Formats: sequence, C-alpha cells, structure tokens
Amino acid sequence: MSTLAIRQTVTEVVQKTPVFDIHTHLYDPAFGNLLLWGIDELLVYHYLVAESFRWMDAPYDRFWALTKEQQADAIWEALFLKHSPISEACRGVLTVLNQLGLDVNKRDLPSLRKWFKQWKPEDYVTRICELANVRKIAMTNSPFDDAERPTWDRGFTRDARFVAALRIDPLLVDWPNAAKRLAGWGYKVSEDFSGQTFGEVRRFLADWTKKFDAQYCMVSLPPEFDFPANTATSQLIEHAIMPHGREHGQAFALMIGVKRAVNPQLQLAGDSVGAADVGAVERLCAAFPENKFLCTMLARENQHALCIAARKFRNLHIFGCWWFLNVPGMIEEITRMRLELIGLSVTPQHSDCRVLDQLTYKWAHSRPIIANVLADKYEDLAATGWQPTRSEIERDVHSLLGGAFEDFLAR
Ligand code: FIX
Ligand code: ZN
Repeated sequence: MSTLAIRQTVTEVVQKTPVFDIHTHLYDPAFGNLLLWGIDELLVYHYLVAESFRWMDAPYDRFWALTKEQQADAIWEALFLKHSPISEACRGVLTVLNQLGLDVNKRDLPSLRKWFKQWKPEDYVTRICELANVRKIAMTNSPFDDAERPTWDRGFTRDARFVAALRIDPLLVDWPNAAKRLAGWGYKVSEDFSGQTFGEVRRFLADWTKKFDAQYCMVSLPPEFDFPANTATSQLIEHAIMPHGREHGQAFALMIGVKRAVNPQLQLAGDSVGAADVGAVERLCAAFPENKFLCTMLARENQHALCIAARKFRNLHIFGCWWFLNVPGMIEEITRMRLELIGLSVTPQHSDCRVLDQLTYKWAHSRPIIANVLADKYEDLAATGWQPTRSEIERDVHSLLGGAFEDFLAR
C-alpha cells in the first residue's frame, strides 16, 4: 500500500469498526428518566455549566433555581450566541446536531427542541448507536445510588447493548458512612474493621456483582491515593476488593486524580484535577499479580509514568483520555505516547458520556485522531518494508476500540 492508501484504509477502518465504550454514565432504557438525552440535557452538561459560569455574574443559586430549560437557555445564550462555541464541549453539541442532520447555522433553539420531542427513547438509543457506531456501552452502576437501586431490586429485561460496571466510590472514599449503609442493609460490618467486616464487604460486593452481572468493579480516587497505606481505602482494597476480584475473576478499575468539589457552588461541575503517584498503581499491580487492574489518570503529568507502569505489569490495562484530557490536543499526545510505548495493548478512549446523544460527538471527535496517529505508525512500518494488510489493520483497530479490553477481562 502507498502511504496515501494506508492513511485512507486506516481512516475508513477506524470509522467502520464498532466501538465497545468501556466507561460511560449512560443507562439501559429500562432505567427511564436516568437515561438522559436531547437538546436540553446536552446544553446543561456539567462541562458546559462550568464554562458558562465564566460569563455570568449572577449568584450561583439563581442559576440552580432555574428550570432545566431555562438553564439550557442561559447556557445557549452565554456560550453559543454571545461568543463562538469553540471549546470542545460546545463544539460537541454542534457535532451531535450536525450528525442528526439538523441545521446548526439557524441558531434556532426552539425548533431544535421541537425536533427532539418527536423521538421515543428506545428508538433514539438505536439511532444514536448507529450514528456513533457503538456496539456496547458500559454503564456506571452504584449500589449506593438511591435513584437506580429500585430498578435493580425490581429486576428488568436487560438491553444487550448496555453492560454494567460496579461502582463503589462511597465504600472506598467515605467508609464511615458506607459502613452505616451496609449495616442498614444487613451486612455485619463495623467501622473499625473488627469481626467479620471484610468478609461481609466481600459478600456485599458479590451480591451486587451478581445482581448487575458487573463486568468490572470501579472507583474514582483523589490525587492523594496511596497504596499500601494506613487508610481505610487501602485496607478495604487489600482485604475485600482484591480477594473479591480473585474469586470472581473481576478486574478492578481505578480512575485516579480527581479533586472533588474544589468549587461546591458549581455542583457536579465543581471537580478539579491533581497529579497523583503512579507508584501506588505499580505497588498494587506488584502486590496482587493474580488480580487485574484497569487504570486511567486525570492529570496530564501522570500519563507517561502510567504508560511505563503498563510496560512493567501485564495485569494492568490502561484506558481513556478522561474528562479534562478528552480534548483533541491531549488525545493526540496521549494516544501517540501510548502506541509508541505499549503498542496495541491499550484502550485509547472511552466517552464518559452522561447524555446519550454525546456518543456521536465523543466518538466522531476521537476516531480521526486515533486514525491519524495509527496511520503514522503504519507508515513508519511501511518505510521499513513491513506492509500492513487490510485485515491486520482491521484486527488492530478492533483491539483498540474495545477488543483488547474484552481480551484483558477474559484472561
Ligand atoms: O468519576 C467519574 O466517573 C467521572 O467521569 C465523572 O464523575 C465526571 O463528572 C465526568 O462526567 C467526567 O467526564
Ligand atoms: Zn465517568
């Protein structure tokens, strides 16, 4: 293949390969209103809330007292009408509308609202999955979430496109309160870890793993996360999460580097970032070679060391350009570094979507960047005389877009 043919083939294959989106905040349609979609949800996405407050002088509370539609109006006005919507999150809204065949140039929010009202959620899921070319979506499912627990308790017919992930932040970052809740649900735990506490936490994890059919167990952690350490988090990981993971063959996903609520007035939009110690991840992987770890980190400064950790530990699979890193410049830099350091045994991207429609933009924006970096790498190979074939390219792209993740979980 000529270099032009390589680039065209890679671009086409990356577009055509269905994705397994391994971390989102989307829900199976059975969860009703928890599955967010449509223009108002797109506009009140917390990424845009944070950006819009930069242009607003009114007290925070006045914004929060508005209805969702009024909040969306205020954001539309501040970020789309009064200034050009060039940030990645703003551009995302326009990509969604454009992919749906709507004319963004009219800048006509009322008629956009009207268009969305004609859809039924089940049909819309299918339309969006087709447009985004997504084959599977990992949800974020928390037994501590009062909004979703009743649906699990009641039971429902699963939509095969949505798989569950067992999210346990309260257990690991707020043990005293989590212990009270577990005790309330009949698990014999004590805050000081005495008696059967660890066994009972394992029973809790096993019960919800079964109820969710959870593909992996996940936590987000602050930059201060350390292991081993004299903390409840470290104790619980060692004595409950690790044995649970081994017993159920379940990977443990760590998302490290989030500083929660640096500006609580911004609510969900108020979280920030801090550099963490990749050494803690290395020590976990070394201490528990029989466990599998998935990891993404929020700080740009951690990305290189995290790649090196993945070179050292085959029980570590790194993934995604998380949150503030999910912007074109960072995706390009991080993806290039990962492919150069660990080749194809990585999942370069997840969407982290909170609104169904965002699947179209997150993947439409990431795919060409991944394709471009990959094409550079194949061109380098071709320069040595090693010609990649189309089927090799298809195999590799399938790996990057979820296949390597599935293989890792199956190991
Ligand atoms: O902890 C997480 O899973 C984060 O991804 C979210 O909580 C965060 O609010 C987000 O939406 C980032 O994209
Ligand atoms: Zn997330």
